[in-house]
Amino acid sequence: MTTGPVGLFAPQPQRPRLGAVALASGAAWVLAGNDTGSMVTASPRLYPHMWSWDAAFIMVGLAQLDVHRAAREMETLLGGQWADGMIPHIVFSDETGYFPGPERWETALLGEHAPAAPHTSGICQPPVHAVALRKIVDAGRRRSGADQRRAEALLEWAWPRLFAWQRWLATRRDPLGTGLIAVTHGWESGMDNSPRWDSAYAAVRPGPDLPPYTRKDLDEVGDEGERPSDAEYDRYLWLIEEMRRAGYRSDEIVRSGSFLVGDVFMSAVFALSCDVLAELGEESGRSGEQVALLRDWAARSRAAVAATRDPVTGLARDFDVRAGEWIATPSVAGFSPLLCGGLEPDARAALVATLEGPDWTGHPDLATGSLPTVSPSSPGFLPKQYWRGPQWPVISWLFSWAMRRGGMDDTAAGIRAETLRLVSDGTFAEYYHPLTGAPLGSLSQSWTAAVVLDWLYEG
Ligand code: 2M8
Repeated sequence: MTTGPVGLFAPQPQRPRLGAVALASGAAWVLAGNDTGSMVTASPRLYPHMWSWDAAFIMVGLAQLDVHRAAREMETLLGGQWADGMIPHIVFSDETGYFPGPERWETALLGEHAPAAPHTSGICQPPVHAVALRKIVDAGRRRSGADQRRAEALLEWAWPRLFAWQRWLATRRDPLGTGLIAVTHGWESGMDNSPRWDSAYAAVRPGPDLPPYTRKDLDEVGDEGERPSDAEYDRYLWLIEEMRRAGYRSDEIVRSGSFLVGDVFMSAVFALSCDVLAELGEESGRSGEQVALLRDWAARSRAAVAATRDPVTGLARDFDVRAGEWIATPSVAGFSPLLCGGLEPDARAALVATLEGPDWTGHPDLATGSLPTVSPSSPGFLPKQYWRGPQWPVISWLFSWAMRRGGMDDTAAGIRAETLRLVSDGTFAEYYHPLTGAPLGSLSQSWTAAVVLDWLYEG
């Protein structure tokens, strides 16, 4: 694997902001630098493997550059799909520089549905993949010829696999039967240490028999304050230990695991993807029965997302299934209804006004009006701590894409313009300090480069 272009794109305080052409070239260069041939790793050193939702966003960027390469990425990811339909959150490369790696998960040994190869983790991540398929198919059709043929062949091959993935979520991860899709580990949410999960994690008690481990992430990110704490890691690893002992059986994990939360963001992404996959199915003459199921799941989860709203703030909330309580901690996930629709016009306008208002993208202390993960007005806001405040360009891209699709063009355009301003330093960082715009976490992060490319190409 190449080491990636970290040096060239190291942050330089005096560096001039890049224009669109230089930014697009830099983004393409980051993706090329992180490409092993069959997978674009999530970042050069911190994450030397394929992450499920990173891969989907990476495909969105690759589709703008090379439809064939984007299609290959989907094939690599789905090569790790489990027999029951789950897309695992990591498909491992041969690199060893990440913990927990395959030897800690041991899914092939312990999990009935896991593939023997490639090695994978045993949990999942938000299902953005139908959006990626949509983007690849659209890029192929725009270009016609061999690109179109490749994209249509991918659609034919990937559609039933993505249907199986959506079905797995609808049938294995809806413990309340309402359409609120549940996560069994904070990593499944993609927003690992968001304050959304603090109360649920407080109830996770690592046992004395937690096998010892050594973190590797802190070797890569110099400032420990940008990463989760050791106490958080103990809980992450304890949940994996529980899953190993349950043989990765999803029914058993949902029944007895220490962490089970109805995730409103995951549910909204699920509803959005059901709709997108249904549209692709209708366009390609897929079985009416499967398309109808997707539409039903979308409607059910859309309604479930809308029903989570806090009566006072209007923000959507997660539900801790183990504790039987709403989680009121405000975070960017509060805007989830804007991803999947389902609100009455007044309620939607109020939520958009909150998003653009002085607690969120309109906060006077922000360096740019990109979406912060936690409101700077919130007591839990930590501006450089991972999912506890920083701005993640990929999250802004998803909201912007879905809001444009939902007819909220002006807000979507505002998020795009402000996030492009943020990333025009050319570092393609994993996340950014909302008050200074400084790059944080890993540099040359693939999904940041990918969504920037899409924005620059598609406007
Ligand atoms: C982060 O998560 C991984 C664990 O899955 C980690 O911290 O080691 C999250 O930001 C997650 O959303 C992302 O997919 C992953 C790779 O970029 O990194």
